[in-house]
Amino acid sequence: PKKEHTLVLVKPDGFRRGLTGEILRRIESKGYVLKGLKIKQADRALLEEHYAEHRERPFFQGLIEYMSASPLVAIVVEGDRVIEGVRSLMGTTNPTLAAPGTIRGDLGRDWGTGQVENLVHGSDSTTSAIREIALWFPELEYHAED
Ligand code: YYY
Ligand code: MG
Repeated sequence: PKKEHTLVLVKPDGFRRGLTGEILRRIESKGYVLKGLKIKQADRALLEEHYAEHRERPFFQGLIEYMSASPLVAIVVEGDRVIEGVRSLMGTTNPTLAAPGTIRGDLGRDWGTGQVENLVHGSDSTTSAIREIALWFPELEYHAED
């Protein structure tokens, strides 16, 4: 079977709070394999491309501000059904409502700022994973479809 890959971001709030190790521990403990990892200060152009599907949403500018405020960690993760698996580990988008046992449910909350800060990103489909890995890791010789 083809190996599946997904893009994970430990978002600026997660990196700032020192939760990178805890988030990676959960991903590695599940048996997934890290294939690429870097700390990066993302610029607006990269983030606007990454979140292109949300360009018309009311939260878009706040989202770009949040994601570009300080460095984040970008990771390529490999494994069978890893796209769905990481989404399951992450929990739902709103950290107050995310189920206990998930990254967002256990480690995230609302902070009264009006901006959803939910620690982690994971690609939501094969199409997204291929696009996002090429965007964040153009130097990798293999991409999500390999
Ligand atoms: O895939 P996921 O990250 O769980 O959520 P999306 O609906 O794709 O939204 C992407 C990103 O946008 C989310 O992680 C936080 C932010 N966001 C927001 O700031 N406010 C919202 N009402 C919804 C999403
Ligand atoms: Mg999404």
